[in-house]
Amino acid sequence: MKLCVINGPNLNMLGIREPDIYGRTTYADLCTLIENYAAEQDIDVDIYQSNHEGDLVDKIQACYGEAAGIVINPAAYTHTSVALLDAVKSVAIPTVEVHISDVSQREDFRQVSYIRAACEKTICGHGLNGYIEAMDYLLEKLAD
Ligand code: CA2
Repeated sequence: MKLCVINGPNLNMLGIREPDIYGRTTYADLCTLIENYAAEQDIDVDIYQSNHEGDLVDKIQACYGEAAGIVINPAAYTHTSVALLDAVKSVAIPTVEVHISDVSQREDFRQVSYIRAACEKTICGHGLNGYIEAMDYLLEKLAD
């Protein structure tokens, strides 16, 4: 079984700035955490990050017929992108939305999530462990 983990703009800067919000762990550390967990669970994982909305749409589409589940942190595109919402709807693959920070406690403009309507679950404010929780949710669901 393969899961795809997709990260949006600026998440490649993790651990470099704003450690009070996003922690001190780097993007490379996040990838290692996810890869190690996938190995433990004996599944394949494809991890992707882009700063470009269209590239993220292309990656979601490329999951069709390839990935059993998607974990996505669309970052700032969460709050703006109908294109990402439509892409997730178009592939109809079980998808979990993850946010490292608790967006519900942040600025008004972060209270909207377009993609949420196409996601089975949203995990916010659990730090990088949110990605593991999202993988666990999909593993349990896909085992049924
Ligand atoms: O909490 C999250 O995971 C977010 O998706 C992160 C996005 C933000 O726009 C969302 O509202 C919530 C920002 C990702 C940028 O990450 C940075 C990492 C290091 C330094 C600056 C930004």
